[in-house]
Amino acid sequence: MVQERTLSIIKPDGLEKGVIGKIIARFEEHGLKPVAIRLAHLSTREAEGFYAVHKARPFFKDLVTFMTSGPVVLMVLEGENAIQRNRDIMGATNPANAAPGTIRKDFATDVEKNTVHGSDGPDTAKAEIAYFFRETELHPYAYRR
Ligand code: IDP
Ligand code: MG
Repeated sequence: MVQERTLSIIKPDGLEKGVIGKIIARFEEHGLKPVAIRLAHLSTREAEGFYAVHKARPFFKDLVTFMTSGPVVLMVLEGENAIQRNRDIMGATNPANAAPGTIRKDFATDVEKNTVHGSDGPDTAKAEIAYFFRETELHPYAYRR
């Protein structure tokens, strides 16, 4: 049983749609525990740094504008196989291609305003968690249910 941590973000469209609670409930139902949660309104510099890997993509400028358009929820999710599990719960980047029952299928507006971010591998998870959280801000606990 490999316990992992991954970075999850509920994007500005998720807050505007009023689905913070529904999204976190899905993570909990699938055994992904939030061990850190914080609201933030990202600066342009923070969003550009976070998405630096996409700097050369044609959608980069619009993505940064979107991600700074309102507050987001930053979370660290912990659980078995958390990185891939989170990606599965999120669904495909473009909600038109997302499987039924995924967050993006149920809540996303389009390929840009797709409600959630999730780290895509162990290295990015480590780097993305460190981008927003100090180790002392992570608070693991066990389910007893
Ligand atoms: P991911 O979030 O599923 O990992 P990435 O390819 O890493 O997808 O893209 C990062 C984010 O950039 C997406 O979640 C989405 O908000 C935005 N994005 C990706 N592709 C497009 C596109 O073709 N048009 C507009 N925005 C895009
Ligand atoms: Mg990605």
